[in-house]
Amino acid sequence: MSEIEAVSALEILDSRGRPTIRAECRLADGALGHASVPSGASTGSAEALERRDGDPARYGGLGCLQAVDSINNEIDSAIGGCEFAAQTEFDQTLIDLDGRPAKSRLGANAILSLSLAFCRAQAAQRKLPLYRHLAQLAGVQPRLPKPMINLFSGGAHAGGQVAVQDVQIVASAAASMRRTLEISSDVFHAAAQLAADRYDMRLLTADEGGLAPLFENSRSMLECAVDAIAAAGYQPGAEVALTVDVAASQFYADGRYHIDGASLDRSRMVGLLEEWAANFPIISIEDGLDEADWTGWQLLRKRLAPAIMILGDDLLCTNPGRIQRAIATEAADSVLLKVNQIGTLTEALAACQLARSAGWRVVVSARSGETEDDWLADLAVGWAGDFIKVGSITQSERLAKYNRLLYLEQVDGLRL
Ligand code: 2PG
Ligand code: MG
Repeated sequence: MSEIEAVSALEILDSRGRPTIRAECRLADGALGHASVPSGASTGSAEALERRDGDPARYGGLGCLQAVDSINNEIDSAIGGCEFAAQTEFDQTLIDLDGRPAKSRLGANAILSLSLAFCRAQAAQRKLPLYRHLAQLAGVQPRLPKPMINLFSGGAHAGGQVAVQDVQIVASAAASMRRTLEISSDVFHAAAQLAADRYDMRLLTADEGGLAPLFENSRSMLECAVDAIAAAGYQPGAEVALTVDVAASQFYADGRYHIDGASLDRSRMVGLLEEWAANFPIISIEDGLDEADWTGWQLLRKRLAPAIMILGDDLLCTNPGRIQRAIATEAADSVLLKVNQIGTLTEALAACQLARSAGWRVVVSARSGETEDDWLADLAVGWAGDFIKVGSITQSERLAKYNRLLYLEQVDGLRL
């Protein structure tokens, strides 16, 4: 049993310099857990809702003081002194207290910060590293995930200079986390050199630390990624593969995909993705189609799976109901797991387990607005994610997670 002594929170800033929440949960026996929550830019419309103050006088309306105040007062009064046997009970109490489907009253940002802080407090109470406690919750053997590391950014993460949001690399042949990061760093620096040579780009980076030159079109983004792999001395495909987050909802309007100066219907968009898959060493396509274009997703999966992962982010929003629909209609075969899309660890674990039960792969993902908190690394390891997606190999809010993975490999002896 874990008795809550008190919960509290404060407003802090994320990697975009926007407000977010850091919460603490203190148990009656003195065990303490804390957690800071991230925030997305290209959000799916089925995501749980972040609560923002809407006061234009502070941070353009993005302040989190009301959500923080709810934790310090309403939630603290409601759960202080209460005993919880398990994470599920704790999370359900917050869900009930909120009372709205998208967690819009207290805010998914407030609820998730506490869900995570309670989890860390329970891990501390049990004297377990966070990943081991999370692995016990999930009933799986912990293991290191393979990183998908961002090279190039466009879309909502880079001011829309090109439609596609992220081109990432996976050091598929690397046998360890240490080697994965060495290779990824080599390729990233080769890519930075190419961006300077071809696009006269100073080393400016996008929200997740990806390079964001003024590509002519999406294809040149993919070509540049392959050239960077080769320039770094690796074999594209055999040693380093590509994954793409198309984030197609961002350029879908009036039933058409507006990409690279063209306006494509569903079947031509699928055709474009097929053409990329045939010509580039791509192993995963995320959000290749709009979040409401279920027919397009089915078509894409028929054409490209299982050779290429059909990965749902905005389509699924880490929501068990939407994942169930995608399983039943064969609209995807992998899930991007972002716990702040759903708002509690319990619901995110249900989403993860549902996806696994259908034989899907799980990609545990950060958000474009992150903090230096490293819980995501423990979650990816503890829930045995197949991949982790954190952004580029620069910027400390990203490195906090990679460095934790390096630690878990070298000190705790975990393996890929
Ligand atoms: C995504 C994420 C992370 P955001 O679309 O997969 O890259 O972006 O957090 O902006 O939704
Ligand atoms: Mg995405």
